[in-house]
Amino acid sequence: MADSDTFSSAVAPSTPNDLDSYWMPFTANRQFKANPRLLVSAKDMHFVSHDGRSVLDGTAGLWCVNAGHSRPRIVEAVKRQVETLDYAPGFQMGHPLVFEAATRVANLLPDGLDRVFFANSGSEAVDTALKIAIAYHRARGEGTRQRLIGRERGYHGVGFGGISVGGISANRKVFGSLLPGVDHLPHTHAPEHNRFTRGQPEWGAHLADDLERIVALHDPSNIAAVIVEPMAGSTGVLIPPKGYLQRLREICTKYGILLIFDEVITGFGRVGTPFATQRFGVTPDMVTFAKGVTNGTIPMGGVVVQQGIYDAFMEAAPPNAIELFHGYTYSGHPIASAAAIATLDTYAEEDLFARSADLESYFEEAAHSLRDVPHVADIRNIGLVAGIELTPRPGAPAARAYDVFLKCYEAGVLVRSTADILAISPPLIISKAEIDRIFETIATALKDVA
Ligand code: PXG
Ligand code: PLP
Repeated sequence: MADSDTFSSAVAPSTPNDLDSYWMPFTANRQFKANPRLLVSAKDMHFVSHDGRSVLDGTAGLWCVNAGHSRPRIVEAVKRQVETLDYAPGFQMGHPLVFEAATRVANLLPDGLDRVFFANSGSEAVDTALKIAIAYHRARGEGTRQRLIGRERGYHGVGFGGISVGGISANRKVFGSLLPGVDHLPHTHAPEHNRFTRGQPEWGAHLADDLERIVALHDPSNIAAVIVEPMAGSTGVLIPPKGYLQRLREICTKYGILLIFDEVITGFGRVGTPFATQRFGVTPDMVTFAKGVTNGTIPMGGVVVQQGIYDAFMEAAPPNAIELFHGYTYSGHPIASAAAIATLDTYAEEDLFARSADLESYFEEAAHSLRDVPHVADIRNIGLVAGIELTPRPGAPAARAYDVFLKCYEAGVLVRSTADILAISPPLIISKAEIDRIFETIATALKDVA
């Protein structure tokens, strides 16, 4: 290919010549490549597809574009930054924006959660949090606390740490023996009790008490941390039962176990508050974040820790020693930092977290209007998230939801399917008419599919 062709295809991709080289993540590669769906541009609530169609974004990309696409402030900040300081080493050196980004993220969390470590994705954020948990106990002279407790149906990314504490069989089963010393709490999905609940279900707080069983089995002196998503996103929008997270907090506090909330999806307004910790009124010891921190524009993730955790590291190491032997080449990347600051400015200027809360009841009504539509087994919602669980097609799990995803895409609406659950999580700038369009399109698709 001539240089000019390479250049033009890099800046204005239309149809690539060849789909073979790229091994796609979490995708049925052969199925996709036989019938590709490419997105070539995006603005606000819409993508444009390679065949020139406008597609309403019902999923904020992959739960990350909370302010909508290609927002001017963020675009400008990234352009300016790439021209000013493209990269700066993050070890033993700094640049101003990363300090500002850390302060701005910490300001969105309750007092006490105010030291921020940067990574580049949710998976790295989770790995970082698990490592900090184990090293923290050691720094305090409790080095036997090494066990990590996750939860069934949890998703914590795809690093070895994340899949070990995660609870999705397909993400674990072919990857060997994973991390040692991990236990899992039971998941909280109980449609037999909680079907068609709006917001938090009544039934299930006692499921947190299983932590007492695990503590009794191993002794608290061997347990470092519990990690959960306050609302489980990837495995189908599982909303915590009333009192459940409070119970987990109490048990962790009682035994000196760190509680980590993985807020990679729930952070940045998704559930109507800055983070889910405020929505549910439970404060963890660490919060992982990613996705919405830069509105999906530039990869970034991180962990916010309680000041006391940071202080333990500072106190344990000699004054001139590195306190934590951990970090990524791109931790606090200048362009990601600029994107994060501009993103948080956009959220604040447009009051998007409050907008998410204001739209919740309208969104809830629209979601639950699908209750009597064919194949619908359950609907659950909180903030601007809805999960619509379908009865599986006999002998073909996940096929029906995938067909609905395809039909919606053909009709110009992007939804997400995971097993037989549809997940809807639009940008927080969505209008009421666009909310209607998403659920009407899903209803039509459901009536159409076998
Ligand atoms: N923790 C949680 C709670 C997540 O939801 C990760 C960690 C990993 O983040 P990275 O940036 O490494 O992907 C996630 C990611 C889906 C979907 O459709 C969800 C995620 C990613 C892609 C798709 O449910 N969550
Ligand atoms: N592999 C090699 C050979 C490296 O040199 C490095 C970083 O220097 C890494 C992996 C880790 O890369 P990153 O810091 O981007 O996670």
